[in-house]
Amino acid sequence: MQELNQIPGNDPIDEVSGHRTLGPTSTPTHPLATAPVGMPAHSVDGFVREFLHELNTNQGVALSRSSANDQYLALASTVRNYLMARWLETSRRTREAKAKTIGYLSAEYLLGRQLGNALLATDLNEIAEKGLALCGLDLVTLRNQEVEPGLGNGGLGRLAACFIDSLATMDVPCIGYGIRYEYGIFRQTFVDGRQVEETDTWLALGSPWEFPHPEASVQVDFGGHTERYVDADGEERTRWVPSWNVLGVPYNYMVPGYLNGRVNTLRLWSAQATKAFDLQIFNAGDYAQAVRAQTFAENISKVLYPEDSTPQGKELRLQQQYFFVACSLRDFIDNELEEGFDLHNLADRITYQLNDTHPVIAVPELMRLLIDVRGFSWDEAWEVTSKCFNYTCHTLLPEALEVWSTELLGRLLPRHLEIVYRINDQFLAEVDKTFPGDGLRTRRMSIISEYPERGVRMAYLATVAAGKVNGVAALHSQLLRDKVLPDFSELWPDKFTNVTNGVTPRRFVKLANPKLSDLITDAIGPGWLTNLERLKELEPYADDPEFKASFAAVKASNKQRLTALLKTRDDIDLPDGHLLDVMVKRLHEYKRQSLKLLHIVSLYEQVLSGKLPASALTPRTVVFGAKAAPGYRMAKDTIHLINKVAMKVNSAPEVEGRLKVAFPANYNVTLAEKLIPAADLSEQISLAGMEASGTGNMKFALNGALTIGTDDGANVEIRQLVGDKHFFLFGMDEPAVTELGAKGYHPGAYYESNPQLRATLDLILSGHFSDGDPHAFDSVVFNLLHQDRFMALADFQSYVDTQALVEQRYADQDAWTRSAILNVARTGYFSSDRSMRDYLQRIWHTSPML
Ligand code: 26W
Repeated sequence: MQELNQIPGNDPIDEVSGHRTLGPTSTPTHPLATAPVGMPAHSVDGFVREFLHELNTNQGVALSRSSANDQYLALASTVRNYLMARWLETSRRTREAKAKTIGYLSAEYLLGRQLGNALLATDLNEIAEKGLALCGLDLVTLRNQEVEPGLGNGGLGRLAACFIDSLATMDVPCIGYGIRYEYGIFRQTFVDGRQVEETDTWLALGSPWEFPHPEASVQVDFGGHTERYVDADGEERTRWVPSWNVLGVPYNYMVPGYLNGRVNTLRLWSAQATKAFDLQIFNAGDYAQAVRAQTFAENISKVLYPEDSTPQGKELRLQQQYFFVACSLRDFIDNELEEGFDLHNLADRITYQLNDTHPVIAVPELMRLLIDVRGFSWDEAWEVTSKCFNYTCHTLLPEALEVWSTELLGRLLPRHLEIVYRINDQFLAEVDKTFPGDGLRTRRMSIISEYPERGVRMAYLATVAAGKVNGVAALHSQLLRDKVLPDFSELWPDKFTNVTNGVTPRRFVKLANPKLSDLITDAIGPGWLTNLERLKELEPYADDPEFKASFAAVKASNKQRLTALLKTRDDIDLPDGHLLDVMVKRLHEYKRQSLKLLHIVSLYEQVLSGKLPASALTPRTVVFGAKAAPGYRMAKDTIHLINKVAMKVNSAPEVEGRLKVAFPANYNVTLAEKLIPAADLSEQISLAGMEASGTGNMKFALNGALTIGTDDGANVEIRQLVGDKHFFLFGMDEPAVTELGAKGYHPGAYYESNPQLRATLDLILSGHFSDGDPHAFDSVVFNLLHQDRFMALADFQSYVDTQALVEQRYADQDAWTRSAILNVARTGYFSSDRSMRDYLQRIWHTSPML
């Protein structure tokens, strides 16, 4: 075999790695420096040369001495090099065209692994596989080396990742702005069935996907006070005199479009202490104290807050929000616009999308930049600002809506608080003009709340400033108008719109489910991956016996793949031939994992007590995946209960071979990509009116799972599209929930009147799952019985009845497969490409560059 340890006379690639995309561009001194360097050769040989070059020069090792991590890093750099020229070209083309850019402002991006996606976007998968094989290496093994960047909690962060993928694929200029958390979402382990959090050290072995640009750092100020002064023109102005500052260092990530040559940028900011801290050290005499101050500054981007939906109102969180937003606004103005650009026209060049309220402090920040730094009048600044922002709301839970106390805001960002007060004054004057003398209304709509303490309602501020406000599914947008912001939708009916969420089919169909993808391509030809509505062409195949057999074989093979993974990853044995029933999402009461649990315990109890022969159960494995916010007691207790039930059920001879519960720890994007394609049944069982949209629901349907779900979020639209016959609807709808809430929900009545529900809860209360301790799960059970805001017991009977229908349908495998195929064929609508088209047309008013 050829000696491949050393590179045979490689071409230098310094042009590429030395190129800076940020900071003031110096005049090129070499004719070639204006044009991006070419791509490495698209051949197995070229790939191997590049790979070995990276291994030798970047990792500094010979192939024979390299570790798996070396090999992974070299492979990643190799693939990256193929994208480099396109990245530079994209940036050049966008500037030259002076095209309008989408500035996606999001505190979270749940990206998932990068390598597979980069190989897909460059069409290098096969070449890489062959080239690595020549080196005696296995692509899959190397892909598995990658630690996913878990820079998000759940749906909101994953949605951001899908959206930037779609924009790149649709050739739309977009910069994603966010935070480079040193520690992402915690790694979950179980100890005695209880969740234990470990830090996520995703950067420990190096991240080959990021490009730091310390030379383009931005200073961000905090604290201090404001002063008035009169400027040279005799105008009264305000000056912010901050008391401390940090540096934001940008890290660029490639966001490659699918086979289209576009590579957009995700720019994540990392906090670093400024020189001021060094000076402090020098002057203070107390070296240790001064170094501590440095750590304080760098804390800002240290860790992702693991709370999903309950804001803690923590100072550090507000620091994070202002930090990344201040960096991002400055970055675009200073580095992306040409010198001398008239900021009165800023809205022609950027439209900022506020991903929930987390980045809303950008509104007063832009006002401050325009007024205090650029000398705009208030009205001029507002004219620009109110054209630059749009706001997406991702929740309906009142406790998820952020309110920052004016005490904290005034201490951290005194100038911004002044600006918010003035925005509010002007806004309330407008309200008063439209509804004269309606003081109650004015108070209701005020951006400033007075109870329980004086605070800034960020959702109101966002709504006042935004051109458009949208919810994330039809039902959610309706409820947003009617229940969360009714006064605002009355004042500005045209401001409100809906954009139903979507998911990227590149990651969640093609990468996650290659076998299904091949089957689809065999049937309808290529092209569907960027035009997902074309899945409709699969409909006739739902009655084609040969196709059905192949489809079922793909599902079976995906189950085998999952079985192998769970065995090595978690030492979990998945039995063969079971209905695979999957509930994966964050653990939250409103999502009602406890309802799924009651169903399991109910089946188990019926067999145990002899009410049902085990043979009557459809063999079923229920898989849970869920992280609980570390401070969320009820969620953590629910995880404990699920694990305890799993231990008992899985070792009970009575249900052996019939019922199994699996709860692999640390559910993340990587696991989702294996779990979802294997699932038969998708659990989407939130209390109606609570789940804004859901996006997991879409991923399951697109991969041929049938949904059991309530009339909530995007379930509503999924059911409309796939048809009632192919969707298992249960439970109260939103009006019924509201009515029951008004009447008074009394869970005890369900317990009293429903013998099976009673037997189920009693079994838990007996200590059966807790080694005889009857009180181990009091918190969960008493909550269900006494104060459950999410009415699990009210939907129990409907849920178990509908599960019985699931079993009936599953018994007819042919009918099941037909429904599964129709789910795939009819859910092309849920591509995030379609969501992006909706945003482009109705919110951003711009179009792709091509
Ligand atoms: C700590 C404060 C906080 C508040 C809200 C953190 C995170 C949030 C997010 C809005 C929660 C979230 O991820 N919402 C989910 O957004 C998805 C994308 O739109 C929807 O599909 C989910 O239904 C919604 O729960």
